[in-house]
Amino acid sequence: LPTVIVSAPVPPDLRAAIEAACRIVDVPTGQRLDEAVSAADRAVARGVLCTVRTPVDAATLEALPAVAVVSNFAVGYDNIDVPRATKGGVLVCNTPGVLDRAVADLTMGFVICLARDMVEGDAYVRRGAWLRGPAPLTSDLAGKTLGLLGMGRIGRMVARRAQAFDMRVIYHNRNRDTASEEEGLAAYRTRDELLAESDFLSVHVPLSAETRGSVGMREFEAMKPSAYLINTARGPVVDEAALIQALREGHIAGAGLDVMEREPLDPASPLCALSNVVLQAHAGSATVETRRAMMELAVTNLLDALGGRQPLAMVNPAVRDGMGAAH
Ligand code: 8YV
Repeated sequence: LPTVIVSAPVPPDLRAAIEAACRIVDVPTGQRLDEAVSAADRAVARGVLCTVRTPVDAATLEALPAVAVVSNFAVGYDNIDVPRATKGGVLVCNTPGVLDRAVADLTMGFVICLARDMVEGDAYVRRGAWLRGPAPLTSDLAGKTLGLLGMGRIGRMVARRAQAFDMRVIYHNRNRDTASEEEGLAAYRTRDELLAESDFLSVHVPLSAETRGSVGMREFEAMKPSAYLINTARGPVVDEAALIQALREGHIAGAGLDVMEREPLDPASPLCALSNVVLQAHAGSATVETRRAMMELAVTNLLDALGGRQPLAMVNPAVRDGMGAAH
């Protein structure tokens, strides 16, 4: 049986499905595979099933000479050196599609929380302030502009939800999404127009060399002082030091963050001391239903690749094409 390294929370029934075809080597989530796995297991490992907390960098790939597939339990794959994997003939798989709604739901949760000041509203009731009078008024969503930085599967799902709240939806993306424009889902803006017009700016781009730190002080200065930043994508897309400064100096009104530069977030972070910030623990996809669907897809991808079948979701399908040509 082929050996697979598993560094992800696989439920018993799906684990049994893997065990029917493979020998499993378990590694605690977050540990480096080149350090946590024995040399003997590394030498024979054909597959890896991991989370975004497992770095699969050049050193890891080098330490796994027999690996044919890395199946990521995530849609994002910034933890994996994909060019390196492709060069080494390693297929990389991910879980697109099945988490779009959950992430979009959490994004709208931030919009509502920020507009209606729900975290403060909760504290207001609990500390008895309500007994002395009503809480301050907040703001409508209707008529406000939601700006989507990135218009992929998740951005489009957010746009659909925002439409139902009667928001104006605009987007900026590397490539125009003419289908969404024709559907009336969102109107295209240049990046600068998007920054200037948004009441809520929500980030939906992957983390890459181009996007790392791409939302920084220049962007916050271009935004309305009344605007909110929402990030359910990847922390390092935002320059966190600049964000903290912008929040302190009032360049923007607040932020809703599901992701941070370093996770888990240290409660000593200045972000935790800012009352105009709402935080979540990288929970966009963290529902029972969505995590189940993601794991089913990740396990299917792994077993399909090892069984010589075409996986449903491949990041570098050229590797598979290459395999086909070689056979
Ligand atoms: C995490 C995510 O993968 O899909 C992604 O890109 O960031 C999340 O869904 C989740 O924490 C499971 O590892």
